[in-house]
Amino acid sequence: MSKITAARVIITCPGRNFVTLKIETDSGLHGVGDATLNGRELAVASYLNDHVIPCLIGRDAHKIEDTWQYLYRGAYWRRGPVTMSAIAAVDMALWDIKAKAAGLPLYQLLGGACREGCMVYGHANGVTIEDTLAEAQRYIDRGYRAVRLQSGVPGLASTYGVSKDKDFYEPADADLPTENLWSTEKYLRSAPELFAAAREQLGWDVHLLHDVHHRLTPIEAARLAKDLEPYRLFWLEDAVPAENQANFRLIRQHSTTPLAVGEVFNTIWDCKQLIEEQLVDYIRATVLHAGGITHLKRIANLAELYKVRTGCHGATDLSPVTMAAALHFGLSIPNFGIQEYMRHTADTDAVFPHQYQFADGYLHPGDAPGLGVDIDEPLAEQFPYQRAYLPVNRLEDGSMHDW
Ligand code: GCO
Ligand code: MG
Repeated sequence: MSKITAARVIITCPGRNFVTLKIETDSGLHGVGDATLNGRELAVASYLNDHVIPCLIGRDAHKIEDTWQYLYRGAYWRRGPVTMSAIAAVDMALWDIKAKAAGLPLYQLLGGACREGCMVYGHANGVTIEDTLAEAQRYIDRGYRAVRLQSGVPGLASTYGVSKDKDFYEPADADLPTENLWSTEKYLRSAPELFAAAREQLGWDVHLLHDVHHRLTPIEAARLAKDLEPYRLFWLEDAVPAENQANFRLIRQHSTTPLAVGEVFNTIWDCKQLIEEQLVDYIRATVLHAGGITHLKRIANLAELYKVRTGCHGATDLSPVTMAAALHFGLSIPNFGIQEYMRHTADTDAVFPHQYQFADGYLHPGDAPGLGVDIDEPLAEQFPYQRAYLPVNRLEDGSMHDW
């Protein structure tokens, strides 16, 4: 028994907002969990402060599964990003404590390493195809084996994934949502040109990925997946919104381009049909937004039966705590596919000192006991919360579209 004596939520903005849960125990060990929900941070902070923390005090920190069930079933109101991010933060912190108590890096408790490291992909983006490919080459030169390509669309002033700062793409950049303009017709013309040029210039040894960011209808997505087939993508991500999982059937009927989805999923129920009908190849649910290690393990285990691999979301809005948890998880499961890796700024890295390291296109979580990541609370305090929103998206005629 290791009694939970205190738990607190730390909100900090070292360049962007992060919400972190820190749990303390009477054994002197503490654990950290990430509770960041981009653009809706304070909702999760309140869920934890007002509804979860009072139930944690006095509980046995080692009862991870029981605590998960208690918070999930006990809430009566199930699922959703706020609830599941809050549960995830508790779950991560408890796994951190258990692994520290065992004196082992977390991946050892999850079954031990299945591989030497987790292959990651970086983000190359540019206003023109030429810029984007120059960026991609920069990633390849740094040792990356996989690169996501996003390029500006001729005729559109801004495009998802194309940022001013090359290393630290940060879409939640305004006090109120900025408005972007979108044209599916223009995009469907330009995306295949990007990948044709990429294969010509970068060759075939690098894995190439692309994110559609939920903007197409099923038949439009089918056309894009088919047009991109000759360039052998590693994956085409979020081709359509996935509230209706059956949307993916149409894309599947038309193309062998591998499909990835799931960064906004919260539970196994969001991807059950996608996995069981083998409508996707990679599932992008995360430790953070999908209920912690305890729940993501269930998703990965189901996926394994159907030869679906993981490709966890790893944008900058997931803190180094999530990155560390994802790496322990990825190292230990048989059906790991790839891990997204958007680097954090130096300020964020300083607030969250961590053990994970990049080498030769792989990240390794390190061998420190626990998650191998912590929060520097006095430093975190120097970066107060700043409201920030993700953009919204409109079509050229003014109608709202998916961002
Ligand atoms: C990705 C994602 C991000 C999201 C961001 C929203 O593939 O990394 O699509 O770019 O837009 O994480 O919070
Ligand atoms: Mg994405």
